[in-house]
Amino acid sequence: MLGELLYSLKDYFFGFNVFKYITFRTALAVITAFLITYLSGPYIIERLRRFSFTQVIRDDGPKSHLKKEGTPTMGGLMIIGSVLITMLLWGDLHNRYVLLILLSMVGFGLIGFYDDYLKVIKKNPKGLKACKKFGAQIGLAALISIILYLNPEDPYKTVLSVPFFKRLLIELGIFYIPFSIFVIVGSSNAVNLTDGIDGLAIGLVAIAVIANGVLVYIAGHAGLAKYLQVLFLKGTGELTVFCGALLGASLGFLWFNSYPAEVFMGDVGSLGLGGSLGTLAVITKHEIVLAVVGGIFVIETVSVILQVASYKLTGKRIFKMAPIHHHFELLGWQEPKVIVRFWIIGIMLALLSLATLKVR
Ligand code: 57M
Repeated sequence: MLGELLYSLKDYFFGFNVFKYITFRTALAVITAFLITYLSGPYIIERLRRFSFTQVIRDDGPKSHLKKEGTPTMGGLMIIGSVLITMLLWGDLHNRYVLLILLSMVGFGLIGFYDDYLKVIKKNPKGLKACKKFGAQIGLAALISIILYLNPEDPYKTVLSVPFFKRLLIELGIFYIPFSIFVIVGSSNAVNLTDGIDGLAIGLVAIAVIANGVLVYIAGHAGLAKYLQVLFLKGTGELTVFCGALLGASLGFLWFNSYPAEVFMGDVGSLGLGGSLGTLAVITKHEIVLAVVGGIFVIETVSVILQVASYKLTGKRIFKMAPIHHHFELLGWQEPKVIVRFWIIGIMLALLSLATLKVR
């Protein structure tokens, strides 16, 4: 909005011409979202603590977590609020993809908020029943997937692109709807599971949106898409500004969520951010690349699936505790060591995903 207003004044101030450039508004979005989150953080954290929006620590987890009792949670409200304000300033709210990604972030965030509300405010440790939570996620993902499926402007709307193979496009037809539901809901829950030690999830989200930002800028740029032979998806370039806003907000939140955390993001944050990443991947046709970029999220989820399956089938655990970040904690790694090493792997996977652009 502000970007549009300033651009409309370009005839009076030539310099305002820059507001039409996605790259310029993305840089502004990173800085704006970071400052909003960083500057509002102390006040919001103090308010979360005052209204007892604080974490109850389960006693069946690593003993090192017990000292975290009472840490303010639902800090995801800072992230989502900061992204929304930033997108109001520098985003193109006439762009259907921008509206869809904001619907996803806020919609999944609201599901997480209600879960947090039951657990934190109503002191109901179970929170939202799993079937209700899952049902709401599938419903929202279905709405998003059907909107994308009915998009008349996207010639590739039911096509699955495969990294490293230029021309391999798999036509899924109507099955693209359940596939994209799986990607969006899976991504939302993967970030949720990963958010179990200080800064791990938000750091990986920041890494993922950097890689996704590069991919989405190229996908929305006709010349670059042609040169790198990736699908050109008209209008998706504006999502780069969203990636910038989410990067800035993530870094601002990480300022407070880094070890030892002063605040947790809560399900409002983990589900909202995970849903956004999944929706981003579906819109930009980078579902498989997302699985590489978000490799740690995938590994964390698979570790839980393997652990539960092994215990149910054999009565034995594969890991000391799942998700796998707890396994390394119980091996004796200090929490910061686990976090930074997982970030390092996340960065390597993000670089690998960007390599798919050239190796085709
Ligand atoms: C989401 N939530 C954290 C915080 C955060 C099926 C099973 C794998 C489910 C899983 C589970 O309950 N997942 C829920 C993970 C929780 O964090 C809160 O939740 C929000 C994210 N949704 O924002 O508000 C705890 O994580 C720690 N934490 C930090 N720093 C952070 O920045 O230290 C979170 C953020 C917080 C805090 O302690 O309380 C969580 O772990 O619950 N269950 C588990 O992950 C449990 N694993 C488990 O039971 N494994 C079993 C089976 C089921 C696979 C096994 O291995 O045999 C572990 N988590 C807990 N206790 N809390 C271990 C036991």
